[in-house]
Amino acid sequence: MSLLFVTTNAGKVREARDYLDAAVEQFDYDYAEIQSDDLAAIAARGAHEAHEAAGGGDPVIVDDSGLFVGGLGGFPGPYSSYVEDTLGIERVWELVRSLDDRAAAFRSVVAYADGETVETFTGEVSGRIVAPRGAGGFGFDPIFEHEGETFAEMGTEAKNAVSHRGRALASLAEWLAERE
Ligand code: ITT
Ligand code: NA
Repeated sequence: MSLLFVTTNAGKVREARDYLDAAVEQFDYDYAEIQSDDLAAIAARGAHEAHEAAGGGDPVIVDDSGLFVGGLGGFPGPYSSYVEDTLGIERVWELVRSLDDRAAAFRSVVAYADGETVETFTGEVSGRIVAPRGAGGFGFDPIFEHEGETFAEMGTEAKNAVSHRGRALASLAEWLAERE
Protein backbone atom coordinates (compact mmCIF):
# COMPACT_ATOMS: atom_id res chain seq x y z
CA MET A 1 0.00 0.00 0.00
CA SER A 2 1.10 3.50 -0.69
CA LEU A 3 0.28 6.62 1.30
CA LEU A 4 0.54 10.23 0.19
CA PHE A 5 1.66 12.49 3.02
CA VAL A 6 0.21 15.90 2.17
CA THR A 7 2.50 18.42 3.81
CA THR A 8 4.93 21.24 3.10
CA ASN A 9 7.20 19.89 5.86
CA ALA A 10 9.79 17.34 4.71
CA GLY A 11 10.80 16.65 8.33
CA LYS A 12 7.40 15.10 9.02
CA VAL A 13 7.73 12.83 5.97
CA ARG A 14 11.17 11.64 7.06
CA GLU A 15 9.73 10.58 10.40
CA ALA A 16 6.74 8.81 8.84
CA ARG A 17 9.01 6.90 6.40
CA ASP A 18 11.13 5.76 9.28
CA TYR A 19 8.05 4.52 11.07
CA LEU A 20 5.48 3.07 8.69
CA ASP A 21 5.75 -0.08 6.61
CA ALA A 22 3.74 1.53 3.83
CA ALA A 23 5.54 3.47 1.10
CA VAL A 24 5.15 7.14 2.00
CA GLU A 25 5.36 9.79 -0.73
CA GLN A 26 5.26 13.51 -0.06
CA PHE A 27 2.64 15.62 -1.82
CA ASP A 28 3.93 19.13 -1.19
CA TYR A 29 0.67 20.99 -0.92
CA ASP A 30 -0.57 23.50 1.63
CA TYR A 31 -4.08 22.24 2.34
CA ALA A 32 -6.56 24.74 3.75
CA GLU A 33 -6.59 24.70 7.53
CA ILE A 34 -9.93 25.68 9.01
CA GLN A 35 -9.85 28.17 11.87
CA SER A 36 -10.32 26.16 15.04
CA ASP A 37 -8.54 25.40 18.30
CA ASP A 38 -9.37 21.72 17.81
CA LEU A 39 -6.38 20.08 16.10
CA ALA A 40 -8.40 16.95 15.28
CA ALA A 41 -11.09 18.95 13.49
CA ILE A 42 -8.44 20.84 11.52
CA ALA A 43 -6.68 17.64 10.51
CA ALA A 44 -9.84 15.71 9.60
CA ARG A 45 -11.12 18.48 7.31
CA GLY A 46 -7.63 18.97 5.93
CA ALA A 47 -7.25 15.28 5.07
CA HIS A 48 -10.56 15.25 3.24
CA GLU A 49 -9.60 18.33 1.24
CA ALA A 50 -6.08 17.04 0.60
CA HIS A 51 -7.37 13.73 -0.76
CA GLU A 52 -9.44 15.58 -3.35
CA ALA A 53 -6.57 17.97 -4.16
CA ALA A 54 -4.26 14.99 -4.70
CA GLY A 55 -6.63 13.62 -7.34
CA GLY A 56 -8.69 11.24 -5.25
CA GLY A 57 -6.43 8.20 -5.77
CA ASP A 58 -4.14 6.82 -3.09
CA PRO A 59 -5.09 7.37 0.54
CA VAL A 60 -3.61 10.49 2.09
CA ILE A 61 -2.47 11.51 5.53
CA VAL A 62 -2.00 14.97 6.97
CA ASP A 63 -0.44 15.92 10.28
CA ASP A 64 -1.38 18.95 12.32
CA SER A 65 0.94 19.57 15.23
CA GLY A 66 1.61 22.20 17.84
CA LEU A 67 3.80 23.10 20.77
CA PHE A 68 1.86 23.98 23.94
CA VAL A 69 3.74 25.85 26.67
CA GLY A 70 1.93 25.57 30.02
CA GLY A 71 3.29 28.81 31.49
CA LEU A 72 2.12 30.69 28.39
CA GLY A 73 -1.45 29.40 28.60
CA GLY A 74 -0.83 26.82 25.87
CA PHE A 75 0.71 29.29 23.41
CA PRO A 76 1.70 28.89 20.59
CA GLY A 77 -0.56 25.81 20.19
CA PRO A 78 -2.45 26.02 16.90
CA TYR A 79 -0.36 29.09 15.97
CA SER A 80 2.93 27.19 16.19
CA SER A 81 3.75 27.40 12.51
CA TYR A 82 3.12 31.16 12.40
CA VAL A 83 5.13 31.69 15.58
CA GLU A 84 8.08 29.68 14.25
CA ASP A 85 8.07 31.82 11.08
CA THR A 86 7.63 35.17 12.81
CA LEU A 87 9.28 34.98 16.26
CA GLY A 88 11.53 32.00 15.66
CA ILE A 89 12.55 29.45 18.26
CA GLU A 90 15.28 31.63 19.87
CA ARG A 91 12.69 34.21 20.82
CA VAL A 92 10.26 31.59 22.07
CA TRP A 93 13.09 30.47 24.35
CA GLU A 94 13.66 34.12 25.41
CA LEU A 95 9.97 34.38 26.31
CA VAL A 96 9.95 31.16 28.30
CA ARG A 97 13.29 31.53 30.09
CA SER A 98 11.84 34.14 32.47
CA LEU A 99 9.07 31.76 33.61
CA ASP A 100 9.30 29.48 36.63
CA ASP A 101 7.24 26.85 34.87
CA ARG A 102 8.85 25.79 31.59
CA ALA A 103 6.80 22.63 31.08
CA ALA A 104 5.54 22.08 27.55
CA ALA A 105 3.90 19.45 25.38
CA PHE A 106 3.88 18.63 21.70
CA ARG A 107 0.59 17.40 20.31
CA SER A 108 0.03 15.87 16.92
CA VAL A 109 -3.04 14.74 15.06
CA VAL A 110 -2.53 12.54 12.03
CA ALA A 111 -5.62 12.26 9.84
CA TYR A 112 -6.17 9.61 7.20
CA ALA A 113 -8.59 9.99 4.27
CA ASP A 114 -9.27 7.68 1.34
CA GLY A 115 -12.46 9.17 -0.06
CA GLU A 116 -14.71 7.00 2.10
CA THR A 117 -13.22 7.05 5.56
CA VAL A 118 -11.67 9.85 7.56
CA GLU A 119 -9.94 8.77 10.75
CA THR A 120 -7.78 10.73 13.20
CA PHE A 121 -4.97 9.55 15.47
CA THR A 122 -3.45 11.64 18.23
CA GLY A 123 -0.17 11.65 20.08
CA GLU A 124 1.30 13.73 22.84
CA VAL A 125 4.63 14.03 24.61
CA SER A 126 5.59 16.18 27.55
CA GLY A 127 8.87 17.92 28.19
CA ARG A 128 10.23 21.36 28.90
CA ILE A 129 11.56 24.35 27.03
CA VAL A 130 15.33 24.86 27.22
CA ALA A 131 18.01 26.95 25.48
CA PRO A 132 18.54 25.57 21.93
CA ARG A 133 20.73 22.45 21.67
CA GLY A 134 21.32 19.95 18.86
CA ALA A 135 21.35 19.99 15.08
CA GLY A 136 18.87 17.24 14.17
CA GLY A 137 15.11 17.27 13.70
CA PHE A 138 13.25 20.40 12.65
CA GLY A 139 11.06 23.21 13.93
CA PHE A 140 11.04 23.58 17.72
CA ASP A 141 13.14 20.44 18.30
CA PRO A 142 16.26 22.29 19.59
CA ILE A 143 14.30 23.92 22.46
CA PHE A 144 12.17 20.90 23.45
CA GLU A 145 13.82 18.65 26.04
CA HIS A 146 12.49 15.22 26.93
CA GLU A 147 14.24 13.12 29.59
CA GLY A 148 17.50 15.05 29.40
CA GLU A 149 17.85 15.32 25.63
CA THR A 150 16.38 17.81 23.21
CA PHE A 151 14.55 16.31 20.23
CA ALA A 152 17.27 17.88 18.04
CA GLU A 153 19.89 15.81 19.90
CA MET A 154 18.07 12.53 19.16
CA GLY A 155 18.12 10.58 15.91
CA THR A 156 14.86 10.10 14.00
CA GLU A 157 14.33 6.64 15.45
CA ALA A 158 14.86 7.74 19.06
CA LYS A 159 12.56 10.75 18.58
CA ASN A 160 9.86 8.58 16.96
CA ALA A 161 9.98 6.17 19.89
CA VAL A 162 8.76 8.87 22.28
CA SER A 163 7.36 11.73 20.19
CA HIS A 164 3.84 13.03 19.65
CA ARG A 165 4.11 12.14 15.94
CA GLY A 166 5.56 8.69 16.66
CA ARG A 167 2.63 7.92 18.95
CA ALA A 168 0.05 9.11 16.43
CA LEU A 169 1.79 7.15 13.65
CA ALA A 170 1.83 4.04 15.87
CA SER A 171 -1.96 4.21 16.25
CA LEU A 172 -2.35 4.76 12.51
CA ALA A 173 -0.08 1.77 11.75
CA GLU A 174 -2.10 -0.42 14.12
CA TRP A 175 -5.38 0.68 12.57
CA LEU A 176 -4.08 0.09 9.02
CA ALA A 177 -2.87 -3.39 9.97
CA GLU A 178 -6.30 -4.28 11.42
CA ARG A 179 -8.00 -3.26 8.17
CA GLU A 180 -5.86 -5.52 5.97
P1 ITT B 1 2.16 21.31 7.04
O1 ITT B 1 1.00 21.98 7.71
O2 ITT B 1 2.33 21.65 5.60
O3 ITT B 1 2.16 19.82 7.29
P2 ITT B 1 3.72 22.81 8.98
O4 ITT B 1 5.20 22.82 9.27
O5 ITT B 1 3.04 24.10 8.73
O6 ITT B 1 3.53 21.81 7.75
P3 ITT B 1 2.12 22.31 11.38
O7 ITT B 1 1.21 23.43 11.13
O8 ITT B 1 1.56 21.02 11.84
O9 ITT B 1 2.99 21.99 10.09
O10 ITT B 1 3.30 22.66 12.38
C1 ITT B 1 3.19 23.52 13.41
C2 ITT B 1 4.56 24.01 13.79
O11 ITT B 1 5.12 23.12 14.74
C3 ITT B 1 5.58 24.16 12.67
O12 ITT B 1 6.32 25.34 12.92
C4 ITT B 1 6.44 22.92 12.80
O13 ITT B 1 7.76 23.15 12.36
C5 ITT B 1 6.38 22.67 14.29
N1 ITT B 1 6.47 21.25 14.57
C6 ITT B 1 5.57 20.29 14.23
N2 ITT B 1 6.02 19.09 14.60
C7 ITT B 1 7.22 19.28 15.18
C8 ITT B 1 8.18 18.43 15.73
O14 ITT B 1 8.02 17.12 15.74
N3 ITT B 1 9.30 18.97 16.24
C9 ITT B 1 9.48 20.30 16.21
N4 ITT B 1 8.64 21.18 15.70
C10 ITT B 1 7.51 20.67 15.18
NA1 NA C 1 0.61 24.06 8.45
